[in-house]
Order: sequence, then structure tokens, then C-alpha cells
Amino acid sequence: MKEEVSSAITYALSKGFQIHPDAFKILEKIDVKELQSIIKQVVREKAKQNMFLINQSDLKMFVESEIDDSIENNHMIMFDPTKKVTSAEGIEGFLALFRDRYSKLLKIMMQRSQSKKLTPISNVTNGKLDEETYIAGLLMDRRIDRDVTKLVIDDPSGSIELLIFNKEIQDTANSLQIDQFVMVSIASGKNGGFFVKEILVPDIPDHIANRSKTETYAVFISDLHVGSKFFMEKEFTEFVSWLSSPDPIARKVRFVLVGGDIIDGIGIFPNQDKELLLLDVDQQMAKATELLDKIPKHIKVFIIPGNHDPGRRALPQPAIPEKHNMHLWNRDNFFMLGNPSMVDLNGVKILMFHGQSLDDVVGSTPGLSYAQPAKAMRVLLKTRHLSPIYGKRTPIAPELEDMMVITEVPDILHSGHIHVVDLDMYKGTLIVNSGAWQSQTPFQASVGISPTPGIAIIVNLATMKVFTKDFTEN
Ligand code: D5M
Ligand code: FE
Ligand code: ZN
Repeated sequence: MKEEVSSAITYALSKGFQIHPDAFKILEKIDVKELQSIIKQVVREKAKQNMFLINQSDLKMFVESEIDDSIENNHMIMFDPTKKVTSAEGIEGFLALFRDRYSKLLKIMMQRSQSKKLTPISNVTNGKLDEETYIAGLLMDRRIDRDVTKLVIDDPSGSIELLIFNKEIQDTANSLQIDQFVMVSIASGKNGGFFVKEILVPDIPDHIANRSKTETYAVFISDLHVGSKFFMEKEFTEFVSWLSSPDPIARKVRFVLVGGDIIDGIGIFPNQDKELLLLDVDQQMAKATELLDKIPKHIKVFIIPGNHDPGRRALPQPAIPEKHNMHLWNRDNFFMLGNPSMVDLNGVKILMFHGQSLDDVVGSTPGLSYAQPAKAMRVLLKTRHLSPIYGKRTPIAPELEDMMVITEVPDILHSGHIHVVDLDMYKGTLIVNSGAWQSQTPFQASVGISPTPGIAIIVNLATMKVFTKDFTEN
């Protein structure tokens, strides 16, 4: 018997465990370099359940050849901004960014029948209009003047001010995001000017989501905030051990998606150091790496950054730089991606976006709140843009291409940032906000945010059935 195997057995025996004869065979097959940490993990798990016999099923998942490979785990990275982001382009860049936003969204809008009646704004300023005239552009301004709502819309040919008198259309106008793309049917007013007859937004079409051929599970998490005094290490460790437990669902997990805010970072908000346990980014990253490293190798892990992670803050964000977590970058089953990114898992298209812009969307849209982030995520799908509002709290880089446009309709839209678990289904797209692993911070308490931490979201990619698993219980 190999020395590592006998020392693993000795360890288990010393903790009062028995080892089933079948388990010995499996022990022999485990990579000796990992044997010690695996046996410790199994002992800890079983002791918690008051079971002191280690059998075959407790060890199987640590042996590659014992993993059920009939469960498909195909992945394709469909979009990752990491290699595409450039340095700031200055004022030229902002014009280019908006122009690209306009042309990408116009292309999406062209699939609507009304787009045949589109006219450039510069052609409608002289007052003579056809029965049905549509213009399309970005909503630059909205003002409410007693009973009249005024909109300013720009396209590359010019700018136009429009009036709305109808209450219903005013409500639609009030739910629009500033800087979003709209298409509007207009008519000339009796006393000059133009008024709005109808507002159309890009939106996603009703569709049937793609499915995995095999019953494969994907787990969605975000907002670990490792390094914060409020990071829930115990619950997070429980979650990671669950992934290698004999639980029948855990056995079918092949993907874990991490939606940003891996660490708490340094200097992200005033006086943050009072809330930190680890005072340096590399220490925080090392701790996060140590925890994530226990995810078994047959599970593919996709990680995007959030506003607390190292690297550029402005959207789109490149992947967390390699120098901070070389070990994860080098692991074959870990994929460090930018924010936002799109991955195809067994045919199911998943758009991952940390969710910075949700603060602006919640803050500027009547009827939305932090308690229901999925409703705010619906707005992103309707605008076909992950960060429509420019110049508020969400920093957006002046790239030549607007990489935040939702060009392809996702089967799942995954965000975090709000720290509240919320699920929704919108026109065939599953919306997931994956909560957090950080308990309520004093700041969140002061602004009335009640997080729901310690919960993982699990999706069966064959059926799109979704359920939650709470690791704060017991
Ligand atoms: O964001 C955690 C939560 O706190 C999320 O709901 C947004 C909210 N948040 C973050 N910064 C602010 C400010 N400045 N005002 C109001 N609400 C805020 P996280 O990215 O984890 O810090
Ligand atoms: Fe967060
Ligand atoms: Zn965040």
C-alpha cells in the first residue's frame, strides 16, 4: 500500500472512523497529492452527519474514472470582452460608443414590420409627415412639464423634441431608461411640433429556451466578498463541500458560474477598511483561491469580475488579472472571463453580467426596488442593453464598440450585485439573481438593503427547472 494511502487511513481511524472494504479500492485510485485534503474533507462532512463509516460512495467523486461521463459538460465561450477592451478613447470614443449602440440596436429593430416606415430625424424637422412615420434613436432627455412629457431623441442625422399628452404613453415614456434605444411613431401637432403616437422598445422575442440533452446541473452564485468581515466562510465552505458530496443532484453538477465580487477589495467605498478582515487584495484573492480550489475537477467554473474585484472598474471589464490568481488561471477547469460574458453550456446560452447598472435602473424606474432585482433585470432584456444609462453611478468605458448591447437572446441571464436572490421567467429567458455570501453590512443596513445570503441557485439544463439550496440552515 502506498504511504499516502496508509496515512490517510490512519487519519480516519484516529478520528474514530471505520472504512468499508470497498472504499479501500477507491482510495488507491485517488491522486496521492490530494488524498490528505480529501480524507479530511470527508471526515469533517461525515462527522457532521454523525456517520462514522466511510464507504465507496463517499470517495467515488474524487476519482476521475468514477465520474459519470454520460452527463454532458460541453462548453463554448461565445463572448468575452477581455481581449477586446482598449484603453480610454476620450471624447471621440464616446461618440463612437453611442453610434455603435445605435447601429447594433437598429439592426435588432429592423426585424419589426414598423421599421419599414423609419425616417431619419433630419427628414422630419420640416413638418410634413406621412400618415405613419417612425423615427429611431437614443433617448437623450425626458422632462415632465405639468401635463406634458417631453422626450429628446437623437439619431446620427439629428435630434428631435417630442411631446406626449396621452397618459398611457406618458407612463410608457416614464419607464424608459435615459440613453436607451427607442422607436417612436410620430405625428405633427396643430400648433407646430411633433407628438408621440406609439413607443416601441427593442425587447426580446418570445422564444423557447435551448436545452441540454442530458440532465446536467449548473449552479449560479455571486458576491462572495472574501476578505470582508461579513463574508460567510462557513456557509460557503459547506456549499463547496456539497459539490463533492454523494448528494444525487450534486453528482450531476458540471458547471458553476460565479457572477462577480469574488473579493471585497480595498478602497471600494469610504472607510471600507473598518469592515475588512483581510487588508490586502492579494491576501483576499489567495483566500478566495484556497476556497474555490476545493471545487472538484470534473466541474467547470466560470468566473467574471464585479465592482469589488481587481482590474479596470469601467464596463466592460476584462477578466480579473492573472497576477492576482495565477493558480485559478492555470487550472484546466477554471475559466476567467470578463464582465459581461456569454457562455454556451450544453447548448444553453448564458449571459453573465455582474449587475452594476441595476443600481441606476432601480433608482430611476418607477415601481422597481432592491427587493426584486429580477424585475430590474427584465428592463435590461427589454432595452437589449446591460447598462443603458450613461453617466450615473455605473462607469462605462468609451470603447469604439458597445459591448453591452444584448445582441443575442440568452436562455439564462445571470447577475448578482444586489445580494438578493430572485428568479423570474421573461419571454422564455430564465432570469437569475444569485444573491451573495456576505451578510448584511452596516452600509446596506443604512440604505435598507436586506440581503438573502448563503443560497445557491441550481438549474437543470435539460428542463430549465430551477431551485435554491440554502446553506444557512442547521
Ligand atoms: O453592492 C451591494 C449592494 O449595495 C447592492 O444592492 C448595491 C448596493 N450599493 C452599493 N453601493 C451603493 C451606493 N453607493 N448607494 C446605494 N446602494 C449601493 P456591492 O457591489 O456588493 O457593494
Ligand atoms: Fe457585491
Ligand atoms: Zn457588486
